[in-house]
Amino acid sequence: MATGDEARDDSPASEAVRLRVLIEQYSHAYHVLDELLVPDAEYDRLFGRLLEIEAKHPELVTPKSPTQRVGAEPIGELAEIRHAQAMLSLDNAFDEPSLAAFDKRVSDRLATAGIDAGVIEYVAEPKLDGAAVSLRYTDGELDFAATRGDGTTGEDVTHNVRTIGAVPLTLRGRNPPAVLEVRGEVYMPRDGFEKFNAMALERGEKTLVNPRNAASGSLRQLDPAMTAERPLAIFFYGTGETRGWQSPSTHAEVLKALRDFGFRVSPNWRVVSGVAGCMAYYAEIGERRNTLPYEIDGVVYKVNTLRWRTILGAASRAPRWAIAHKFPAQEELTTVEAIEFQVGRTGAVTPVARLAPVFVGGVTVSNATLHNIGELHRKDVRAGDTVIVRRAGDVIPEVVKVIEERRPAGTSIVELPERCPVCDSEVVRPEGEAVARCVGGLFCGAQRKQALRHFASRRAMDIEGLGEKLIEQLVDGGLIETPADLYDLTLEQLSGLERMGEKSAQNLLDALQRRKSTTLARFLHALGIREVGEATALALATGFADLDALRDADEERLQEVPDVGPVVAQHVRAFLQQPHNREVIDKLVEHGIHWPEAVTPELVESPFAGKTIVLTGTLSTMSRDEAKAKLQACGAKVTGSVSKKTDIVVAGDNAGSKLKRAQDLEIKVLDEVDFVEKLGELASG
Ligand code: 5U1
Repeated sequence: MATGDEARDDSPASEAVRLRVLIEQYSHAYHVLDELLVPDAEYDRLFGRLLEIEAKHPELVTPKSPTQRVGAEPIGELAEIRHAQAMLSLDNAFDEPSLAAFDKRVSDRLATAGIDAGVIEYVAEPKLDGAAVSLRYTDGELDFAATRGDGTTGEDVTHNVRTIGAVPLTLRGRNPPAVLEVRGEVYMPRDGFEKFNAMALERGEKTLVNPRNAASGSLRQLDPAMTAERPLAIFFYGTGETRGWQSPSTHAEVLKALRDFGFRVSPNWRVVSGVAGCMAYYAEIGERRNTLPYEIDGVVYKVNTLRWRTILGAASRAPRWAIAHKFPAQEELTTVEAIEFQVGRTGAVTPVARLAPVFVGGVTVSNATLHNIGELHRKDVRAGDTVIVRRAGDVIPEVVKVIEERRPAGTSIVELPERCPVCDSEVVRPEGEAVARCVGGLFCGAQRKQALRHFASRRAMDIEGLGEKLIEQLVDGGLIETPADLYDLTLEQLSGLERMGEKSAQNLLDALQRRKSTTLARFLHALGIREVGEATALALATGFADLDALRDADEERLQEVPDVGPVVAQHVRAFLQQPHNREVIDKLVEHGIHWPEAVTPELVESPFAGKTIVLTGTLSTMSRDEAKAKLQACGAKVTGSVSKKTDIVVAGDNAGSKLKRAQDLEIKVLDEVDFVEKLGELASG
C-alpha cells in the first residue's frame, strides 16, 4: 500500500487499519447495498494483503478483522441463550377473509383504546423461508447471535452468523446504541443451494434437502469453517431489546435506520393501506415469487405505527399487530402408490412416482418426476413410501425426500426395467450417462412422431410436404406407425385427410417416390440413431462398404471410423441390433429405398485420407459443415485448432489467427481454389 504520500504512516499496523476500512466499505456495498465498488480481483488482493500482514504480525489481529469471520476452532456444542425479548412467531392468514378479520381485530382493539385508526397503514414485507435469528450488538459490536429456539431460549450460533458476509461485526455510524438487538432471517439463495448440491453430488456427498433446511442446518453446524462454505445470506426485518436508542415512530423508519446501521434489509418492503393495499402487494409479490433469487413462503403485514403496537400487544406466541399471509405451500407429504417408467419422445426412460393426490403449490398433484434412475436410487424412493413432494411455480412436481421412519415393511428397491414398457425393445444406459433409453427408435410408440419428423426432415430423407401437422394426423389416425408405413400410403388415404386435396396428396406420394433414391449417409442420418448426426452418418457411410457390413459391425470395428468413439459405437450397435429396428430398416429397403455404392477411402487415393485438417475463414462455395463432411468422407479428421499435429489448414476468406499459427508452424495451407480442386480429384478418382 506504499503510495509515496509522505505524511502517511506506512507501519504494518496502519496499513492493516486502512485495509480493514476499505474491505469493510467494499463488503458493505456488495452485501447490503448490492453495489460492486471494485472488481472481485481487487477485493481479493486487499484481503490477501491483510492476511499477509496478520500472518507476519499476529499481535495485530483483532476479533473484528474481516479475516476473523471464521473462528479458529470448531465448538463442542451449541450453548443456550435466553432472549432478552421473546422471539415471537406469526399468526397466518391464507385468504382475504382471514386477512380482513385480522384487520378488523386491529381496528376494534385500537377503538377500545379510544383510537380511530381509519384505514390502517401496514408495512408489507416478503416472508423469507429460512431460519430466524436474533443478533445482539453492545456498544456497536456484535456480541452474540442466537436462533429462535422455542421463542424464549435459542442456541448460540454467533460463530456461524459471523461467517455471513452481510452481517456487520461493527455497526456503522458514530453513536451506536448501548444495546441493539436485531431480528432477521438467514436463508440460502436458490442458485447457491443448487450449486452446493451439484458439488455435493459430484463429490458423492449428501445433498441438502431444500433451501430452508439448508439454512437452519448450516446455522447449527459446530464448525464455522463448514458454515463459511455454505452460501448463506440474511435479511433483517425488526428489532428486539434496545437500550440507548431513540426508536423512530414507525416500522418503515426502523427499517431505514437498520439499513443505516449497516444491516441488509429486503428492498421489496412497502407501506400499504388497509386490506386492499395488502392484497395488491400479495398479488404482486406472488407473481414475482418464482423469479426472486430466494424462496419466500408468503408476505408479512405489520402495523406501521409503533405506538399502536404497544397497545395491541401480543397473544401467547404471536403479536396482534402482525400477520403472515401465506402462499400455497410448495412442499407437502404424501405416499407413493407406485413407481412407473415413462418413455419420452427421444426414448428417455424416466421413473415417475404415482402419488396419493395432494394439494401442493396451488394444484392437486398425483405424479412426480424422479428424473432418472440414478436419482431414483440416490433418493431410494419405493412404492409405499411417505415422501415430501414439491411443486414450485410451473416446475414439474418432484419427490424431494423419503421419510424413512415411515417406510412400511416389505418394500423393495426399484430397478431399471430391462425392456421398454411401451414397445418391449431393450433399454440401455451407456456408462457414465444419467439417462436410460429405449433403443427401439424406429418402432417405439412413444418415439413415433419424433422419429417420423426426423426421418422426413430436410437434412435426412428430405420428403417435401410431410410436415409436423401431417405426421400428427397420420399417426393419430392410425395410418402409420413406422417410417416404412409411409411407403404403403395410398392416394385415397391421403386425400381423405384434413386440409389435404388430391393434388397435395399426389405431390406427397411423388416426393416419397423421388426421395427413395438417396445416399447411405442420409439414410443413416434419417434413422435417428442417438449421437449420429449428419457428419457421423457420413463418416459411417464412408467407413463401411454397405449397410449389411455396418449392421453386423461390433463396437470395436465401429470405432475404427474417424470420430466414432465408444459412446457413439454403443448407440449405433444397440440401435442396429434391435430386432424391431432391423425389421423397419428391411422394410424400407424392400420399399425400394436405395443409394449408390459407397466409395471408401481405402478404394480412393484422396490427398486428404488419414490427414488432420483445420478449416478456417469463410468458404464461398460451401458451408463449413459441408466442407467438414466432405473431408470426413475422404477419411480425414477435422479438428478445431491448429497444432503441430495438424497436416493441412484450409483457409477461406478472412482467415485470422489459425492461418497465422499455421504459417508460424510451417503447416501446409490450401486456399479455397486448391481445396475444391483436390476434392474434385476425389470425385473424378
Ligand atoms: N419479513 C419478516 N419476516 N418475519 C418473520 N418480518 C417478520 N417478522 C416476524 C417473523 C417471525 O416476526 C415479528 C413480526 C414478530
